[in-house]
Amino acid sequence: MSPRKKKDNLPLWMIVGVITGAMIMYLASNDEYIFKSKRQSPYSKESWEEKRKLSGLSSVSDAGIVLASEYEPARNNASPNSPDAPKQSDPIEKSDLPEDAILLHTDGKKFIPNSFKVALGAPVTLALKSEDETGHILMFNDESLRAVAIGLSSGEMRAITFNAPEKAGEYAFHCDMLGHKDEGETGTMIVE
Ligand SMILES: [Cu+2]
Repeated sequence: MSPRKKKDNLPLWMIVGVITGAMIMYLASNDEYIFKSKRQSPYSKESWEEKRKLSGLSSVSDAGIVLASEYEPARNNASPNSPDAPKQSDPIEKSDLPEDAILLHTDGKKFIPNSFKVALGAPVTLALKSEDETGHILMFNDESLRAVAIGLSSGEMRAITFNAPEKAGEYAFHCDMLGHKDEGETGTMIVE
């Protein structure tokens, strides 16, 4: 190995060194790469609870219980809009909904889709958007869910968060605006 050859190799190592240094500096400047190994959900617990408060939805406890107040669970069979009932939101946008929300819309006195599945007892955010020229009132037929209702004007979207029933089965719902149910504005929530 001649000294001359060793000298010739030197610039190559300098280039590798400079590139490596530049990469380290780039990654260090990108704090997301260094400090956040996983991409954060846009709905971290804190940000979603904040969104709930802003949009008027009921809070959910760490154990997944929908709350009427700081200490009291909401009751699905309370009088609609009473202090014990799950709260319907103010008018909201789709971007206000959690990723796992169930979104229905109305179109010509139909719910689309007109069926959805939820897990026993799970906290569910159900949203309804009017995409036609009239208001609608989504209500369940069963008395046990009489507080779970969404009423909206034409063009609005609102939501409600509630705990799904603890009893498996099919729970029918309908639109309570005069004549809408008779024209087929009905649906089914499947609890399993
Ligand atoms: Cu309707």
